[in-house]
Amino acid sequence: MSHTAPILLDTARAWLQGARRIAVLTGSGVSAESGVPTFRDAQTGLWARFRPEDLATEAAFRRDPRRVWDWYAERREKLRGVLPNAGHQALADFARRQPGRLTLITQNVDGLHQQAGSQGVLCLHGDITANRWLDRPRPCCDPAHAAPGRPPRCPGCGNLLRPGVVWFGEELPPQALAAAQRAVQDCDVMLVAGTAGAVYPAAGLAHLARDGGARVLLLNIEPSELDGIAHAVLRGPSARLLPALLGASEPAQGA
Ligand code: BJW
Repeated sequence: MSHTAPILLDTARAWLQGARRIAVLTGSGVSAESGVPTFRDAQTGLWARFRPEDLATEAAFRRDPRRVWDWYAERREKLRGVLPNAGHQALADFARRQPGRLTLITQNVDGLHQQAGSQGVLCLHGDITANRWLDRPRPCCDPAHAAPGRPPRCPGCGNLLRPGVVWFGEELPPQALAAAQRAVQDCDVMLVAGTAGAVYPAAGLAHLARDGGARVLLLNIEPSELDGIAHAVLRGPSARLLPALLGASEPAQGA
């Protein structure tokens, strides 16, 4: 892994300090140091063992609801006891110190930003701890009275509960997406952290920010699909670099 040149870190800090508004887009890499697997990392990513189309689509769930339900149940179980890391904390602390300057947009479904104390997080891909009905709920569909099962079902009509996440081919929550689009169009600096930048429309937010005149700053341990549109790239782990970028004190030399 290459290390960020101190001058670039200082420059990036100066951009952030001088920005009137900052938009931040996070991806699964930001939670990696909390022990949450990413999706596309070759050895440890979730897609290293599973094909997305077998698990993260509505068609997959309809084809084999138990398999998909169990995969999410396993991930939910592993999230128990997982804690936010210094990167989540740095974002929450910055927003607390400087209210109204930072909009946090996340593709993550793990709730770790909220657990760190970030408020008003724009969650583009849902919440892994939530459930919703697979088909349009009828009056008999009451989640509190779902019949237990893998997945639970409505005892009246058989409708299935599914994880409250956004699968491929599904619409993102329109209000969160619209708010995210406004935030990136209105920011001076967009910080994109820990995402491969491969999934749209989330990755498109970085293009939108750039087109709107913002500086785009990427933070990742590896090259990403958005490197080409960034004004600057910081190489390194987010749990170290986010505090160095957003912390109240000066970063350590050589960070
Ligand atoms: C570190 C680190 C450390 C590691 N520090 N860094 C335009 C072009 C082409 C295709 C499309 C397009 N627009 C839409 C599409 C289709 C599709 C799509 O994007 N396909 C692509 C694969 C090509 N998009 C959709 O289908 C979306 N819906 C949609 O467009 O709907 C249209 C519609 C409109 C109206 C009505 C109906 C439909 C939905 C996308 C949903 C994505 N869902 C998932 C699963 C969520 C549930 C779950 O958790 O199971 O979201 S997929 C998965 O990818 C998950 C993530 O949020 C998302 C992004 O992944 P992320 O975070 O980037 O993770 P990785 O693993 O890819 O990258 C990790 C990065 O971290 C790496 O770069 C590492 O180097 C780095 N890293 N450790 C810093 N410590």
